[in-house]
Amino acid sequence: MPLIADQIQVLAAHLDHAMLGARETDRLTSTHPDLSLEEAYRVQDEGIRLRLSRGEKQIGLKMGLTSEAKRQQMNLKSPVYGVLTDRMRVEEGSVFALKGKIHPKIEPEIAFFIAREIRGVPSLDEALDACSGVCAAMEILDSRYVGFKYFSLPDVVADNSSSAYFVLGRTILDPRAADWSSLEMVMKVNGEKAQSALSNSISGNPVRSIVQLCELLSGRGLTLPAGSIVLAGAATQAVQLAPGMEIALEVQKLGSVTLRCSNE
Ligand code: OOG
Ligand code: MG
Repeated sequence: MPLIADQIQVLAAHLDHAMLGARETDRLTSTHPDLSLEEAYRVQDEGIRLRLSRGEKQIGLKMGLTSEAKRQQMNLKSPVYGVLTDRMRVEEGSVFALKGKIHPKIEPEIAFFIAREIRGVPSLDEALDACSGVCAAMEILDSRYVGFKYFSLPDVVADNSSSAYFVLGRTILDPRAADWSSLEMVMKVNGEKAQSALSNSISGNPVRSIVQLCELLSGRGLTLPAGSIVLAGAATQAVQLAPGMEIALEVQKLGSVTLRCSNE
């Protein structure tokens, strides 16, 4: 049975409380097994509306499950999107407090700055034309679901596609400055290589993630707003964060992005 607007609000408020209280919760499909993808995006919309009503600003969108490594890690099959707000942005090189988080993980990404609104589904070239810059990035995921695993596509979408925080590298290159599909990406933990991949692991070419995002948005009657930051999705599996960990992502041409986890 389709969910009515009130039920969408109840589910969104439930996930919102879990986030604010840093508590794990059962996946929504354990009580709503028929939750559709379309309803899940409405739960996501409502969760974002709650955050915006507390003063947060939408500053971008994230694509998820755009690499085979991630789809295998999470046992899910197709790309999804989520929303980024200003409060999710963490400064490059800063200390990240693990306190108040549920079970955060970090993953290596590439980000695009969208200068012009994209309506409909662009070609790769049109997507790049709408960009003003490209940088290295890391996303910190923090699923609200118990154990951070075995959820379904509607569960992850309702949970804003697990997005919690993100950090952008300081080097921002012109969108035409490189071939974004052939960059080496190495994520180190305490100086040791933990994950590595070529950037073509992301949708064959991270620029294609923008196209896929536009497909998902236009399927819902939405456009990609000018001024958005777009995370293209992780190139590799995510790594669980632990106290004292130092994470450094090095991306060919785009330089490095670092973060240190606090001791508590
Ligand atoms: C879903 C979000 C995946 C990515 O970059 O692939 C994602 C999850 O892994 O919980 O953000
Ligand atoms: Mg991600």
